[in-house]
Amino acid sequence: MRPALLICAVPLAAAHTIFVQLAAGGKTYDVQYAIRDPSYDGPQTDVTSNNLACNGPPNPTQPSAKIIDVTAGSNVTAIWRHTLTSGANDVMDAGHKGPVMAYMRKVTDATKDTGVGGGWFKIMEQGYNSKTSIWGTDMVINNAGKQVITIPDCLEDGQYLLRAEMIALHGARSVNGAQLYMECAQINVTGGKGAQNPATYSIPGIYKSTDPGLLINIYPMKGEYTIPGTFVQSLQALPMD
Ligand SMILES: *[C@@H]1O[C@H](CO)[C@@H](O)[C@H](O)[C@H]1NC(C)=O
Ligand SMILES: *[C@@H]1O[C@H](CO)[C@@H](O)[C@H](O)[C@H]1NC(C)=O
Ligand SMILES: [Cu+2]
Repeated sequence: MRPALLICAVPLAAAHTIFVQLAAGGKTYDVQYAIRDPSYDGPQTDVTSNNLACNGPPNPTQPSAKIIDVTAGSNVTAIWRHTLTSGANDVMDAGHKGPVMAYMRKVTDATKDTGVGGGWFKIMEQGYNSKTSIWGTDMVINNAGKQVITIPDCLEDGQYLLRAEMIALHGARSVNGAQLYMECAQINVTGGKGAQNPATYSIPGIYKSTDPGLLINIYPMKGEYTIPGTFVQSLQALPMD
């Protein structure tokens, strides 16, 4: 009998992650403030599910009546933790490797909008650096769970959902094996130049289960990695390195 092997395997599978709080305008808001956080940290794995937009069953999410003011052109920080009560040294199991992204969607009422459907555009992505073998998720873990996101300065003012996402690829060699983690923050953008109307995409819809960035064996990782989801280049990525 060697039960130790089984016991060792459990923490890796269970050590998921949640976008628990947002920092903006020099202020770090409380955990769950203006974010539809789930009480359970599990992933979404069906990229056709409506729950891919702002999370949801089997992870029960709680609505928030709050909205955070954000200045267009400023940096905000999505802060990731293993659970709602974890500290900065417990972001996600380091075996969870994959891309980190952020999307926005203009909405009429950020506290009520489900996020399901069109209108989404990607504003930040960090995939895999084949020279250093460092993934976007490694950078967030090594940065105390902080994902820095530049809110484009060229947006229209108004309410938006800000959807931060991390994808773990350790099980992605089979279809629907990738683990997608996402939450939506409710923000109110001011000071925008309003010049850009970026091309937008639907969530669900922007990913396919067979995308090369979602159906992939990363052990070993060979060559370059293709981040899933179209990126609107004109809005400027924020390279974390
Ligand atoms: C946003 O963060 C990046 C990198 O952390 C930095 O280079 C940039 O100057 C910041 N932008 C603002 C407006 O603070
Ligand atoms: C968004 O910000 C504008 C400008 O400060 C303000 O007039 C408006 O009431 C805010 N909306 C929400 C929902 O907070
Ligand atoms: Cu996990």
